[in-house]
Amino acid sequence: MTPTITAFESSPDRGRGLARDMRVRWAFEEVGQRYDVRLVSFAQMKQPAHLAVHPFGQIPTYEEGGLALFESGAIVLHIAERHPGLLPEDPDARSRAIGWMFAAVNTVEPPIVERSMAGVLERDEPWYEARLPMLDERIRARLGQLSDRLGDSDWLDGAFSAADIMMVTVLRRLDGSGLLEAHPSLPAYIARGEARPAYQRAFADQLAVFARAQAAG
Ligand code: GTB
Repeated sequence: MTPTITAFESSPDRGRGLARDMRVRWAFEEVGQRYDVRLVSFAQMKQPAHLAVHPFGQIPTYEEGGLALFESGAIVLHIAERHPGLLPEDPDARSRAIGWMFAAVNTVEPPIVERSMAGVLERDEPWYEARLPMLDERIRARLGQLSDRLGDSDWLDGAFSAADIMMVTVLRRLDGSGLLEAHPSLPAYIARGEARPAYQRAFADQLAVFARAQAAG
């Protein structure tokens, strides 16, 4: 059965591949699994039919037969566990890769999301200018630690894995912030991910959704 995921009908990122369906699309492309996409509006995400699958009324979701999943990390892990190629065979290496997936969403992503949400919701607030340097500093600390660990390696832990899908898509949200450039290994790491044919197919597919939405007005 072909899995179906949900994605924004019209993504606020204007096709830059920053919404979290991008990591799921990329994982599917890496393992060669076809998938369908159901596009949802913000209003539809808050309706009972969508809330039955995603209790928080968000995208992405994953449905296949009787299985319904939410949380992009859980969905990528599910794909990686059911197809070869995205997790090491060696049990210890596999556990480390899963650990990196958690690190991406639990340790690196939160301050990045907080900064980006502050930019949207607090930009006109009197405290914004004072808060931004503090948010930037928290991100800089994480990027420094990540860059130290990555060193000269191509990927987080040995061969490319689902952990790199998660980490690259988390870091991409900093594009244009000026924060990545202090650690040249990180833009290079992102570029390696973006150069993968599977990434490019996933990116083109989500961009096509945005282009169609624009054309439809
Ligand atoms: N922890 C969940 C996961 O990893 O799946 C978070 C899911 C989530 O935040 N989904 C967002 C959503 O559905 C879309 S991706 N938001 C609608 C809502 O909450 O009502 C987040 C996102 C949105 C927009 C941009 N952008 O414009 O750049 C980037 C990322």
